[in-house]
Amino acid sequence: MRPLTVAAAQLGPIALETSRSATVSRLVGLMEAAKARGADLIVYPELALTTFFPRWYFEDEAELDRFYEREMPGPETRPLFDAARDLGIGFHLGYAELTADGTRFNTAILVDRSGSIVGKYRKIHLPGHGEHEPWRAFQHLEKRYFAAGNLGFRVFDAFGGRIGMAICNDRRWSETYRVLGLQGAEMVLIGYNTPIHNPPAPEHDRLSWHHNELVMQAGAYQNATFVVGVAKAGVEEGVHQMGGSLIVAPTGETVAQAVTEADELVVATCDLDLCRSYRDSVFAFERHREPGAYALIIGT
Ligand code: ING
Repeated sequence: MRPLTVAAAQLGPIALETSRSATVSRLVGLMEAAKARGADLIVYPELALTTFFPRWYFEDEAELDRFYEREMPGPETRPLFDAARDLGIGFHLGYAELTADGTRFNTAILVDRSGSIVGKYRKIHLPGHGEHEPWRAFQHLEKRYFAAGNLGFRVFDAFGGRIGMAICNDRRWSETYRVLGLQGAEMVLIGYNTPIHNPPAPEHDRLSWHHNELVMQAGAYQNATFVVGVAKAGVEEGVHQMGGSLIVAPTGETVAQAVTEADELVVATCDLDLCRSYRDSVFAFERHREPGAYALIIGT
């Protein structure tokens, strides 16, 4: 048994005008509640420090800068790291990163119980569009506001296991899980901000929850790993974003799931050794995969 008690910390809306420090206090409150429920690790969503700003077109790039972190931790996020260290709990945090050379990434970090950053990921699959498209009820300008991640999909030794990270749209691509699975991932952490309405394909809207669960259940089962998906949910600045935060086992079964679209902790104790039941049989990659037949997947 290698139990890891994880808390998926689903967030309700974050308003445009909410201060960083107010949001950090909200996150610290959830961290204290997660600790009280025995969690070793709390997982916050994608872009958990601000409203989901890619829903707007900003003419003036300078207006964008307010949403990005230049340092992590910085003065306003330091209280989260201090709380983690004081409580002895690790965390995953999604945020908008502005690097010293001026590059913008949609980023997530993994922080251990001592408050040290032990892993970092920058979102690779950027959905949406790059130019202002006024026909849309709301924009989805991630291709404009972020560069594609340059760190690859990586797995980190932490919390007694192999922990991988991905962000939002990444969860819809089977390659994401396989690249992490080939590195022995035992738990994949994925924050998301998912509008229920997808302007280019409104006929998909009714299937938002089905697709959300489908992709993470498939990714977990096919790669013998736990998957933790965590939403920023609710009607945020007029856009309805789905909840459905969940913890999926390597069996492909949903262990626990959110039932609101507000701040909600979804907690489960995951035995990381359960991965072996699949990794040593049906998904013993070294015995059963046929990479010689997969060349098309690598194709550009
Ligand atoms: N959001 C969405 C996601 O992949 C999206 C984009 C919405 C894709 C609806 C398909 C349908 O969940 C982010 N932030 O990637």
